Amino acid sequence: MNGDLFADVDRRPWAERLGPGSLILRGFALAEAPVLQAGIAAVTAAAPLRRMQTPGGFTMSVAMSNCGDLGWVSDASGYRYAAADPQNGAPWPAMPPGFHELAGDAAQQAGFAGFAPDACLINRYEPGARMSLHQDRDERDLTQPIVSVSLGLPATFLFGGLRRAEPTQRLVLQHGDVLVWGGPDRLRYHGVLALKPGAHPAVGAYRFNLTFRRAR
Ligand code: MD3
Ligand code: FE
Repeated sequence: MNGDLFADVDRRPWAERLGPGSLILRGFALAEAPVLQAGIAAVTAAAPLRRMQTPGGFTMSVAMSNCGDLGWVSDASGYRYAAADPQNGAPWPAMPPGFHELAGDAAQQAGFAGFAPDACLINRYEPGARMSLHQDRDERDLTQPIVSVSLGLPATFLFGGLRRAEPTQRLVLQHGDVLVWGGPDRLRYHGVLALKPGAHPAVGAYRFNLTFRRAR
């Protein structure tokens, strides 16, 4: 999973490779951002953003919701993917127009043709909200990549190695940036530093992050 697979995108100035299986596509979602924002508004009207409990008994600072066949949930009994919203028992809203296509297009740019996400986690950061260093390993097939889309206020993203103790690099993610993670980078530790207050012209005082996953 290295070398020629990413040779073409490496030449494009707006695409930066972060590791053998990870790529940042700067501004890739800019044109679609209004459509994505409308989709987020529709999903969160039906499945409201909420701060979930960790298995250890803490309340996450990031507010979350989901769309697609499956949604990521956390509570006292652990982390898992579920077909229904535990708050109301209803299926998660379908992915709105544009979501699935954008994720597939981004994955293809990174060399993962045919990515068909069945889950989209919506994260909303308010000032001070953060995500501590973790791995994403609740998905069944870890050969499938994850595609992430950043909207709104900028945030400092941390990406580490395959072990928690390894050093981390920092990367500022802006409105419209898309990240693709797969292959040997799929299990890298990562996190987000506390959001700084601000006002994004289109999104306001928040950062949203969409992560598209193949959960099963
Ligand atoms: C690297 N979200 O929801 S997205 C998460 O900005 C999550 O809200 C962050 O980490 C956010 O789990 C970071 C970028 C990302 C997503 C998944 C990854 C980076 C990743 C999986 C493996 C390695
Ligand atoms: Fe993650």
